[in-house]
Amino acid sequence: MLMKRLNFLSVILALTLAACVPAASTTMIQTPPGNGSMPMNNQPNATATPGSMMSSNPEAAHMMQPITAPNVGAPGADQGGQPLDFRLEDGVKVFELTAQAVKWKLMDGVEATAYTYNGTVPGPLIRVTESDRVRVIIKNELPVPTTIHWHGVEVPNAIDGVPGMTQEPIQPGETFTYEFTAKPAGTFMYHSHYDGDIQVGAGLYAPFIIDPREPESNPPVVDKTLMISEWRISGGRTYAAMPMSGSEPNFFTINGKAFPSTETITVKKGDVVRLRLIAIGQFIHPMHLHGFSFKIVATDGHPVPEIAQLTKDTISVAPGERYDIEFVASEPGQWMLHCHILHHTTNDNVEPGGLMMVINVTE
Ligand SMILES: [Cu+2]
Repeated sequence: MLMKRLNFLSVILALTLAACVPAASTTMIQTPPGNGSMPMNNQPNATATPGSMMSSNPEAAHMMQPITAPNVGAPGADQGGQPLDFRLEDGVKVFELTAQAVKWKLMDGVEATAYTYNGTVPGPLIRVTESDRVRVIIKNELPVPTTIHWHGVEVPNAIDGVPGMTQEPIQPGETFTYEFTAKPAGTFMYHSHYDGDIQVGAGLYAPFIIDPREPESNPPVVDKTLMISEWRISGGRTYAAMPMSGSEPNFFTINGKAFPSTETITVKKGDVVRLRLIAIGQFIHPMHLHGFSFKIVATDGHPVPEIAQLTKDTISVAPGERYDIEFVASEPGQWMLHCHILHHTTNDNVEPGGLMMVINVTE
């Protein structure tokens, strides 16, 4: 009813403006469909607020439901993003994944109900060499359908993982096989593309690295992948964090852990360190390194020619982006790497926490 009234008002407004401005301008004031600004059906008197969590679409209420499953198990390991073993079948590297719900520890005393690959957040690292033939078999033990998208990898369209477009969703209990030739070399990831705003926020993401066919002549001593994301934990329940009023995150994680539970990277003075930064949540994170400047050696998996490599100490990583950064750990000490949106270095509004980790440089 209210929606009808608002539509009526926008028509009146459009007609009024049409009388005094050129026709092309009137299109600018039309309300786009499904813009998330209309009240929910059960709140007929609520005021429409742009960016509020109210929606004209009743199905959008699913975003505010806690992450649940009838079979929430123990985590597959304490740390996520660990290398996944494969078996060779006729020259094909075969990896096996299970999508499953587990209790995932973000830090001491804080657990999330997470949707995971193989029981960890991030899921296991799939690391192969350029032009390898790769087969990934996924069994869906979640209570909801899912798919996998191979983010940045040049895969055939049929296995791009977009439900209803390139494949049917993988239903609970079903198994699906993805197969492709790994290319190009670089830092990539895989993640759910079904209800992505919920499933990715709930933990269904993992790193995917393709090493170059020609091994690097001077590989870095330390090569770490850091996946950055956000959570909303409220009343002991887990919600997918959204950039939306009422759904904002209150925990922030690097490889599934909030400081002080984030990993400390210990290196020797003089070591070359490569960090592969991946933002997989729905927020941008300007990551700042104390003590050292770094070079951006690859963007979204693609090498940056040396002459074009920017020298920085802060790099904003937007959702979906990857930046490989490298620096020489030339000074001993405990050096912080942290997000410079400083609310993101809190745990449930208490500092320090969230997106902080220590690079420990020893003599
Ligand atoms: Cu941040």
